[in-house]
Amino acid sequence: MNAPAWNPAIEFMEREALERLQLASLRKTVAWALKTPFYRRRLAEIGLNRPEDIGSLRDARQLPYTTKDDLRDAYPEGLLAVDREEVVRLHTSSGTTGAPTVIYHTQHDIDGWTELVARCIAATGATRRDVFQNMTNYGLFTGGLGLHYGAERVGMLVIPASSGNTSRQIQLMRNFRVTVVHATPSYLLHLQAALAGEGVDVTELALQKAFVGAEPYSEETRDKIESLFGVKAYNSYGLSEMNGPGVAFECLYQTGLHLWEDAYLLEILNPQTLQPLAEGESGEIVLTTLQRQATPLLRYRTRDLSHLVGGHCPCGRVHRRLARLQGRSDDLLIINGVNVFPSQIESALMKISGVGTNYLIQLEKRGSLDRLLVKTEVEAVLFAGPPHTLDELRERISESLRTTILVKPVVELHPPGDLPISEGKAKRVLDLRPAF
Ligand code: DLL
Repeated sequence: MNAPAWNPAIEFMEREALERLQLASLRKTVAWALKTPFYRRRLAEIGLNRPEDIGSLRDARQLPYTTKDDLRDAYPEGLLAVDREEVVRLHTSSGTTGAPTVIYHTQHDIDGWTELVARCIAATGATRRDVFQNMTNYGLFTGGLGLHYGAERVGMLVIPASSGNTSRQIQLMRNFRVTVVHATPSYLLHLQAALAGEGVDVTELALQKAFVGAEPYSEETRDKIESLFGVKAYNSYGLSEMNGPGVAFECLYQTGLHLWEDAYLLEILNPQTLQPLAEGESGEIVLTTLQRQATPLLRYRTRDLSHLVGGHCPCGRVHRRLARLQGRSDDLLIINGVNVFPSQIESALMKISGVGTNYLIQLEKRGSLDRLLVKTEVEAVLFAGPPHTLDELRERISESLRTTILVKPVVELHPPGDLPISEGKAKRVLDLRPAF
């Protein structure tokens, strides 16, 4: 077993031992949960008031679910399981509706989260010899501090660049011979365009790895990041409710995202029937925290869609792998009755040569019908050529999307840098259809 690892005893633990550990941790988690008014009520409803009553991991299926709305309703202290003096940090998130949620951490929680992120980093082969530039926002967003603490634990030289200010990012990368960066996929693509704009040849940089996550992206976009920067790009999945980054990460072999099962109990459920799904079947990720004291969460419905990857990873880890996320159940677009995930559009677009790195999906109502407008940046040289080149490309994109998503879009081509960019998570869909 030669794969790099931070905590081999846990990462390569036998499955049986891992499940014993999960059961013990689940009981502790229920004990912590019982300290909150919210779960005392929920657990009383199913007659569970003693953690010892949980006899096996299967019993977890009887536990109540927790949703984002529950977190909003419990705001600010309804889910706090420890004394206020024990809390050393909180992160809030506002989400799209603006109603806030909060996750509290004790020092034990921060240490646990840091260990999980350190494992993720080490699994990619990064070490204390690396120079790490963290290009995600520092603050209430968990990508900044989460990766920062993990990278320091590994012993990397950490540059807390935070997001934005692209020319300073480039300067830092060059001056300090940065070898590893962390950013959202959309920001990395923007950064690449800026590098090209400033005439920087990526081979002059020392970059080797990119940690990429916090928003959905396709395998084709990963390929693009890898080839444009000449790096390996490792997918990183997490959500504020489960600390933030450090929930699941790709190892050196990039065969799917290993989810740290000593810290999270994983279920993949059919989002309609809530029945468990088999390996390879796509459904909603439902997670229970197993180590968190201040805000334990039971069966949190993430709304994220993925499936379990079968077989064994060559790295030898027992922690199961999630496939690249397909999107969120609430992302699903219904266009004239056809179900389309934005990720399908991205994946088809990024396969077409000449297509650039930024795009926008716009939905409008025309009479009684939906109209799908796909705005995409294309390579600058195409605008310098004869107009029929652009017409042909427009038609090629439209046809290729029609065959993959079964909806023929109107395609609008833009020169590089024309479409809006965001420093954090990209906003890819603009749905202008009236809500009924
Ligand atoms: O985005 C935590 C994070 C920070 C993850 C840095 C990775 C890197 P939230 O802002 O709460 O937390 O957003 C969580 O983002 O439920 C997914 O829908 C989406 N998401 C996160 N990572 C990925 C990924 C952070 N690798 C929400 N692929 C999650 C697809 C992702 N979607």
